[in-house]
Amino acid sequence: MTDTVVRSADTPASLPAHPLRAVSAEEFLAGRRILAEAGLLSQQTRFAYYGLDEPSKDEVLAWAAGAAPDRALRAFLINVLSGESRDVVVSLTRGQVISQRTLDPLTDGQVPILDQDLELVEEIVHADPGWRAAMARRGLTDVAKIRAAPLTAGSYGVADEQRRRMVRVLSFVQPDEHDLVWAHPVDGLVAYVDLIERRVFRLIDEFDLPIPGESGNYDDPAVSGPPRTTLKPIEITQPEGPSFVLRDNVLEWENWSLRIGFDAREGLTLHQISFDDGGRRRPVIYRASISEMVVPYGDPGPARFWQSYFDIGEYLMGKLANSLELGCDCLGEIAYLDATVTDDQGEPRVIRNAICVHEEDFGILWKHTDLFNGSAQSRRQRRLVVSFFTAVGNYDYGFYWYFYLDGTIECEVKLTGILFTSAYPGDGYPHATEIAPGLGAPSHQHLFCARLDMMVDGQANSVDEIDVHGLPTGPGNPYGNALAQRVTRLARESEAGRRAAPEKARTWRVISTAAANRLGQPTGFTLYPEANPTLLADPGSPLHARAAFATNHLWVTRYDRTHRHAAGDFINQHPGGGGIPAFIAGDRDLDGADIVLWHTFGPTHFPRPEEWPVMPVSRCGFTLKPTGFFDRNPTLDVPPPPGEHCAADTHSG
Ligand SMILES: [Cu+2]
Repeated sequence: MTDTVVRSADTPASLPAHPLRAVSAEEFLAGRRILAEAGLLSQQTRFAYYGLDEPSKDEVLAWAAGAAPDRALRAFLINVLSGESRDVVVSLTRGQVISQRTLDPLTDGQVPILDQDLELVEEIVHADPGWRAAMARRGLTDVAKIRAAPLTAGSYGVADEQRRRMVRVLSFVQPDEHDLVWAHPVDGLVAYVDLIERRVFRLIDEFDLPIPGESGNYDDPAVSGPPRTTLKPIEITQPEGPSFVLRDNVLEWENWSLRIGFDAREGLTLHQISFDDGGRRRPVIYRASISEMVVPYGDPGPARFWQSYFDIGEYLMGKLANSLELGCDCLGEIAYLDATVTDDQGEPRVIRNAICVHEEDFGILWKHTDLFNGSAQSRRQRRLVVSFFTAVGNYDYGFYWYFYLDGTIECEVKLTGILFTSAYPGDGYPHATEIAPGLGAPSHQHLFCARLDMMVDGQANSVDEIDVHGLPTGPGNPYGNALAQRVTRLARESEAGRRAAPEKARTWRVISTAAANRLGQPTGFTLYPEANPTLLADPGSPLHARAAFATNHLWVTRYDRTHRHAAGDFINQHPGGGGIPAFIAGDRDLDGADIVLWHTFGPTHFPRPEEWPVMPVSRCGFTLKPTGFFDRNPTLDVPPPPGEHCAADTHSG
């Protein structure tokens, strides 16, 4: 087993630079030069993805002993004239390409959507005579006022689609440049666009519904009404500054330590999360991220049966991250980190203030007024927040990781932005909600998959499923009040595809098979899931095969450096079977192993009128709580809030 020491920011200067440090602009450019010298870049080459090719866990852990793994970048390259796509790894250390593979569209699907595709599809549909004629029949003759959304196509086994790099295009009317286009969907008409041939190769023109006319432009006082004047200021101040230290992307706060990373695809990544327990640096999670998500829509009509977007693997939500603004997006004492991603040309682009770090008061931590000894004590909870926000088309997602004083870790996703809209077909339509006159919002799911590469007190971990139950009246339980837990070890990958069971308060506990607390119990962290539906699409549906990760709340796999994305490395137009089904095909043993949890969560969303024209934040997520990780409540040393009135000391008088 590898040594599990995790170093703090004050690393001795003798160590090489950390292998998980953010990729710099210079490094992206150096990788680009090596690719060019290897003849892999032409005028027609675009970078669909470009980021750090993370070394293996063992290599990263060996860094603390002075070893420096190869520094490598991975690029998905596409020739936009021929469509030929490559998955290439380039070593900056060695100055050479170390692997490359040409994708087979039939089995690999396509590389992600490019920045240029948005502009391109609008030009293509605007120029298409069939599409123009279909718009003219709907009374829309000024195509300059029609916006086109490039929507990932999925994979439906249609021969004419399988080798094409394509998107499906739905359109919206924008009467003036400030108007909110989502208020005016042109329904029943879909252009299937070949991005390589740069043409509409099929037009689906199935029905014609009136284009909803009411403005949804919430920037317009005529829509929003005059601003209210009743809200008094709330100010958050920390006169002595925040309690965390952020140095070279390593964040330290109240015993917690973690490294912050950022990837063009996954967005925020957290590394080497550990807890300092009386001077002992104890690892908890080696790497945490949201590895994939899918938003499957539930309207079976011809114009939108295919709507299901993998916002991470198809659109790369990391590179769509927002620059956050102090006082607007974040209140108080904020530390920001910039993120460096690249554009279609592989040129570095800095997203200023992409990651927000701050500390929050979070109400009561613990409190007791004792009946017998008169002690009345209160302590305030705090949490450290690491977050970013991204806008993927109509939706906006905020990803928040919380670290609490008591050892709890929480992940919360905030969903906001604009509902995807349709023309509402009429009373009682079961697959959409009428949210404004004639305007529909199809029902859908948001299914996120967190990848939690666990390391509870080291790499020897096991996972138990824990259910609670009541016992029937009988011997040993004469009055029928007995409660107990049922603990089942998830011993193999084939047994570890699990669903939440709220009626059993089901949780999953990752325990160390090497470390124990003072009571002799294995040290552990327990995953508390929400219990929303998993993927509702039919088990025989094409989507089911592509979004297999979303068919259970939990999967457990044995660590493998190449298993990074829950739906596979390539999901755009992928026929299915990638990711989790491939990872567990070997049915590896999990007991006492180096394991990764894959946790699917998120809402099934039947929209409400109150979510139009812009959606108040809806939340989902999960919690990890230390369970026997500490010997007792680890927050007894948290002092009472300043001021004598907060702690009634009963022992002095
Ligand atoms: Cu939704």
